[in-house]
Amino acid sequence: MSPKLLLAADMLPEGTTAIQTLEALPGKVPLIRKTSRPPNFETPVSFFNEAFTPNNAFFVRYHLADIPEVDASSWKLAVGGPAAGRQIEFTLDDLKKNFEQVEVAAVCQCSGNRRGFSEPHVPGVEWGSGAMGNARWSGVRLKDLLEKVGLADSAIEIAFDGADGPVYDKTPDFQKSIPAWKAMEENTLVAYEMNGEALPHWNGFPARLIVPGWTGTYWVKHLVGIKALAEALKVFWMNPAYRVPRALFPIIERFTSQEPPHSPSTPITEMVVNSMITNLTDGAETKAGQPIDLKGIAWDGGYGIVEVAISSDGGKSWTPATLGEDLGRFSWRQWSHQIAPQQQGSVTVMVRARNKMGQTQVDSLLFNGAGYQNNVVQTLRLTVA
Ligand SMILES: Nc1nc2c(c(=O)[nH]1)N[C@H]1C(S)=C(S)[C@@H](COP(=O)(O)O)O[C@H]1N2
Ligand SMILES: [Mo]
Repeated sequence: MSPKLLLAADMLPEGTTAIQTLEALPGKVPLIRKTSRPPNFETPVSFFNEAFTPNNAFFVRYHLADIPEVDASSWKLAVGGPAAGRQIEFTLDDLKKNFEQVEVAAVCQCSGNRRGFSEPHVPGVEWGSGAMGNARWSGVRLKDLLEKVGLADSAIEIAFDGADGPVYDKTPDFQKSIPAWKAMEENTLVAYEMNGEALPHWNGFPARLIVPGWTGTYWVKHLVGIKALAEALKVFWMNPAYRVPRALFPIIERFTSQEPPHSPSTPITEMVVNSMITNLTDGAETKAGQPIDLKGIAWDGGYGIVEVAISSDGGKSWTPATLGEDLGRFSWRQWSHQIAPQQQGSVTVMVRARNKMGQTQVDSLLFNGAGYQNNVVQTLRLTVA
């Protein structure tokens, strides 16, 4: 059988989006357009058959429509803030020449990936399964920059500002913060390369933040400012935006400085364990007695995938799939498995991953008003002729 081009949106509930339009932003292959202003484009699932998502097919997510073309030669990154010893403006050359270059393979996934599958529907970009990608990011450790400006003991959060801004004054500028301890981790980077090339404009040229394991919202693009703070950053994009009910998800890496006393919500942080089939789509056809190769990916917040199990009887029995090469704990893990349905009719195939912490996927949606962290076990029906 020949898998058709998979559009993640194939499986969106009817009425979510009337038409799935493929459209190419400059420098990108055609992606699934969700909104044009600001640009929100998702990656067709067929690209996830590769270990790393090509730069020209990587999804694009923006909150604000005023996105400048940054000139690399005059670009400066100001690092300082009230809880830093001093402020330094770094050029791109400074970053490349004066700091160790490090690389990390990591999944960037929007908190709202699969929001379009929420029942009942919730407001926001109605993403299918393609608001994510896996890449090799390289640049400098954020820690090395912070050590250069001197971090005060009082620093509890590090705040980030990108060059993009609102078109209307009333829309809040996009700013995010992460806990100081997360900022000081070895794998938290200011990256200027993606898969061995300069960052594409739409993915944050000339430099962006990489927060491996945490959802895309913290991965600030077109970075221009980094500030060490002695108090919690109070901006719209930290609260009320990008938060989840406090006890809904099994969060290990909590962001406690953003949890005011009695607050019913907490910032979304690490990605939940998740998996998908990438080489077949719902409704694919096959012949009785003929083996079919299933192929896909599994990922989590950086603890590491230990098992991917497949069911081809609607969830009654499960068999472990073969895991592909371990490309690092923040990368997704490829897997493969073969099934051979014997009887004509339909077969329900399901995939479920488990990580080192023993966390696994849910059978039914952990509903939240923003449609975040959808890791419902994926179910495909194959037609056996
Ligand atoms: N400057 C800036 N950075 C940003 C955003 C934004 O709107 N502006 N969106 C964030 C969100 S919510 C996500 S999911 C990721 C998406 O990264 P990508 O567009 O490279 O795929 O970027 C993050 N960084
Ligand atoms: Mo996002």
